[in-house]
Amino acid sequence: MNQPAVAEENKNNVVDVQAPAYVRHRRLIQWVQRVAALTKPDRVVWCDGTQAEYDRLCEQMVAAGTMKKLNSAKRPNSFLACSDPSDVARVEDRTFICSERPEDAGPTNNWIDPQEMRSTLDGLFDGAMRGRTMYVVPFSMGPLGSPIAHIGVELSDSPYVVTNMRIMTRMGREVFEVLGEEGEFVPCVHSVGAPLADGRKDVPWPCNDTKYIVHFPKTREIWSFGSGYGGNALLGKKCFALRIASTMGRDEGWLAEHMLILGVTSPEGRKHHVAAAFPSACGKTNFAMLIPPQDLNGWKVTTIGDDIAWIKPGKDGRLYAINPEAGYFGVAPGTSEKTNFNAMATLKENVIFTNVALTDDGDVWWEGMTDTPPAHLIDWQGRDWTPELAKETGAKAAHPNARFTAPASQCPSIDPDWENPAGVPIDAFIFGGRRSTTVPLVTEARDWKEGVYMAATMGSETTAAAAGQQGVVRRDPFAMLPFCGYNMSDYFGHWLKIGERLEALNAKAPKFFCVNWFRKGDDGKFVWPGFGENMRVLNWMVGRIEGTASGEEHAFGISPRYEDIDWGGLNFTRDQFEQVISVNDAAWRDELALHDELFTRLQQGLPDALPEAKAGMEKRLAA
Ligand code: O2Y
Ligand code: MN
Repeated sequence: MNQPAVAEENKNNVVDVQAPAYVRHRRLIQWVQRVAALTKPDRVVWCDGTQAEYDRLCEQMVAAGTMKKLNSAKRPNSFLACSDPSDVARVEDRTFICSERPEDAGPTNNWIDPQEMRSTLDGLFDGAMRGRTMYVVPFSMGPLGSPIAHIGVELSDSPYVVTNMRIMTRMGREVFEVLGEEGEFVPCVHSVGAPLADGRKDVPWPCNDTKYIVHFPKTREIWSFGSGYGGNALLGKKCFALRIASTMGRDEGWLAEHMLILGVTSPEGRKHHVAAAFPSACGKTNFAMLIPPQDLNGWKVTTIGDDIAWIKPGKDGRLYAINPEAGYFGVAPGTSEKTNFNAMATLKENVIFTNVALTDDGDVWWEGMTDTPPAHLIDWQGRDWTPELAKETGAKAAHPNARFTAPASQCPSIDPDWENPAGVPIDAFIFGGRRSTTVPLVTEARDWKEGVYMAATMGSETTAAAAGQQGVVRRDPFAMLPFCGYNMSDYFGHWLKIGERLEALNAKAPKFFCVNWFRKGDDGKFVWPGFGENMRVLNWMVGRIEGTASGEEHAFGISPRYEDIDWGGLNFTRDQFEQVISVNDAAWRDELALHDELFTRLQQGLPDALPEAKAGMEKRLAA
């Protein structure tokens, strides 16, 4: 770490932020000066991304009570941070897209006039970092120098953010080399909104009840105030890699998607890549790290990314994807060696855990990690917890949105090409949701337009993890509802345009599939075993990509028949298969009526291709 620079104001109100000599980007330095003049930190530190810097910040946070160091014998170089109980998740209702006109943000985003928002932020950020350090965090989303990658710089007064950003992105001094004197970067400003004026004592997790997570698509800026948690504060993730990047993709002809990326290799050694979009709480990380059943004789799944994909057309016209992230910020509860062996192996060392429980021997635990919980724990709020207490009161040891931040390089299933700057060619897009009825286990779209329709109308039933009523179908087009930085109808139009371009170039276009692992039987239980068994569905998809697998057409697309799936080693009956694959005409008529509701909401700018695709389905249903 550089020597902390004491921010000094000169007579012209320009703060000397003492940029290191290797920072040659004048516009960047001037921006840091302006933000320092506004937020008035006690000092400015330019982060270099070294292990020594990371270790020092962790030590500092342990001393401040923000983190606990875990038992090195059990979990080397790992820490537990526990947040303020009011600051535990992304705040969608406090997330704003400040485009020039409200119609540019569209009906699914919160819009505020950019001038009005700038004046609100000027007030909130004035002196917001008093008594604190402002860290300058340079980061690359994607392998440094990759033509698909982009650079950001986050100014933050949270050391927790700095250490997490070091795991989640390529962070450090090398980024300035790529930026040079005038490279493009996305400016990100973050404050926990808790200045320490007049010697006020700090707390372990500073934050503010007032929260603003703000995006200015025109100037590609991000401003975040009041939260130190996850997607609100690690601005490379949802704010940059999805909301701002989706607007960059619209303007520049590429896609920024809420998708995992995986490689699937057949027993004969043929490799394909798929990108899959699922709403939160649908098992994306589990699917990305899937271990195929042994009885399937030699299929292999490798992980490129678990949450976000940036996809650009390559020279041959095909679509190439990178994972812009370098780590996983995964949900801990429910993760176990049974549900995700590879994730558990990734968490052996060098991890920051947030809001999980602490065991008496200095390790971590969360609901679902083991069948039998430890006899005693300290819960995420620092209180004693026992299984008996949990039975009596329902108290959770870990917060349901507790997280791990872990380096992707530690994942045993990591793909050898996960850092390939050219990306990997995408053969298929998969869209999925949590639906207890109606939607078949797997359906292939007949063409690009039908695929866009499938993705645009996808829905998922709400779970206990989300606020509000449970089991209600929430439409979540492309799993991008909380993350699209512009009008959702224009976003559909952008996807259609990408398809038209592939067609015009006669380039190999990815296929589209829609999956649903969550159909329930009359007993209310899931019929499909899921997890590793999802490989059987992937196997069928690969057959469709290669043109070797058969299927059956129905109103909604093409699905496998019982005999089209390899059931080796799994006892799954025809009757069970019927329960997960059947297309009920009456249910689909109701479903299509619900699609109408979505289209009415999104009617402004909705591409004609979508109602046309729907009319085709209705016609097939009627026939
Ligand atoms: O609650 C948060 O701040 C994290 S949300 C998140 C984190 C990792 C991957 N996906 C998500 C999501 O909400 O989709
Ligand atoms: Mn996500």
